[in-house]
Amino acid sequence: MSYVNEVIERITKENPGEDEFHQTLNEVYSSIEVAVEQNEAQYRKDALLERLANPERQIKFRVPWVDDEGQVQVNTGYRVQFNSAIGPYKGGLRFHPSVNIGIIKFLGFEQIFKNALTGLPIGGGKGGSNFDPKGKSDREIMSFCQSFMNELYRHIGQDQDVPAGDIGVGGREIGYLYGQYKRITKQYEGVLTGKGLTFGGSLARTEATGYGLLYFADEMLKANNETFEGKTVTVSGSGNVAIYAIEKAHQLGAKVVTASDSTGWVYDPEGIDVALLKDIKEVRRLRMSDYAAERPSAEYHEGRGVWSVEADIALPCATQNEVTIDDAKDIVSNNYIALAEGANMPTTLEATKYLQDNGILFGPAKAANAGGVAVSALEMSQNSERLSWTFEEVDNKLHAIMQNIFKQLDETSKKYEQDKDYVAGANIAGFEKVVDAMQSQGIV
Ligand code: NDP
Ligand code: 2IT
Repeated sequence: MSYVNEVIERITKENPGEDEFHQTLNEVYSSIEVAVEQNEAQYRKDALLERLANPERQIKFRVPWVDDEGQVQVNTGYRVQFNSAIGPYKGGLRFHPSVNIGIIKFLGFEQIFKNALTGLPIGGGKGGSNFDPKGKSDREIMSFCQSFMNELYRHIGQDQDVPAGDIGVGGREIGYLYGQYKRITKQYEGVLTGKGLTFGGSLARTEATGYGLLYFADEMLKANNETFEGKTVTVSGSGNVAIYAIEKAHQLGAKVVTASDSTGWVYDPEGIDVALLKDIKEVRRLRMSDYAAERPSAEYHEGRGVWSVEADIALPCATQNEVTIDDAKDIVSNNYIALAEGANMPTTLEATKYLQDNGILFGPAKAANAGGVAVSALEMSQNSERLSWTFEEVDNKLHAIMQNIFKQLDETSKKYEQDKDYVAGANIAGFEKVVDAMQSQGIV
């Protein structure tokens, strides 16, 4: 059995029940096999793939808090500090009822390679809780965030581990988490990113993941003699990533005709009204059904269905495994030209293969959505030098980073004779950088 397959088998067996982590391990390790083969004896001797697949540290803790009825609630908190070979652990916090150790490990593992591709000095980590922020009052959110930080603070720091947002964690939650960290530690430091602009946040961090996704996809299209101009785009999700992906797609001359949440989706043939969407989601915290009620051109559908809409480019921006093999078949039969992943691992392994085999340009998450964490790293730089850069400065840097990420994927896929396989390009390019750093630092 090849070294890669041996390790996939062993790690899967040693970590039962962690389905999403097994999925990403399979995807990444299978696609780097061509690169591993060139140094297989050395890597095997160094147990390199085993070390890479085992987090440096996993922290699990109790988060008790009091709800508005005076009832004590208990959730579970996690922080997985996966790999610090190239910098302090960096990655978001997810608050969603589906969170478990397998989800956090999948996200943390992906983050290692994503962060390497940005070219910035950040290692990989991820955390979160099975807390469900939906329907909670502001006071309940604050109470939860403070309790979560009462434990997390002892494991993080501006030079150790710097969390940020993810599903269910946006500006409001980062604010409460930051306030509590400062209160406990007396430190006014860049320990979290995605902060408010009045207390150390970076301009363009809110927009960064969505904008970066479009900058990346634009490069991918251009390299294949296409552009966004005049194209129809389908987007899933209606959170931070989706909103700014839609905004930038419109700025690039495309029309986005869908958005969704976990209860339903909207088809809006006139193009999604971004100002209304922001007001509904960011200010009033309502649902897509409310968007449809206030937008005469929009049709609302219960359940899933975004990918059944005819369009040119698909941008899944909601959650993992939301593009299934059936969706992939729709995407192919509807003659799409490209799919770029805004969410983390939104496409199943089977669907990814089907799309690639049928000539759809496929931009993998760890490259396509790296703009968020890249601007987080720029926020860390600004915090360290106690300065803040203009929106244009940050946005220009983001654009250049995304162009460079696409270039790395393109060159790496060609180097390994897998031209246009950007999944292989991203995994191998990220792997090579992390492995170089790990090997230089000895057996740690
Ligand atoms: P938000 O919480 O802002 O929005 C999440 C969106 O996805 C909501 O519309 C939500 O609908 C929908 N969604 C969440 N879970 C599910 C589910 N199980 N089924 C269907 N829809 C679901 O999160 P973000 O926009 O920040 O994150 C979206 C994706 O992008 C995630 O995969 C995240 O890991 C990834 N990402 C985020 C980055 C960031 O900077 N924020 C950076 C890189 C990647 P509902 O409101 O009904 O739950
Ligand atoms: O998945 C991701 O890259 C994020 N949720 C952003 C992480 C960060 O540290 O900004």
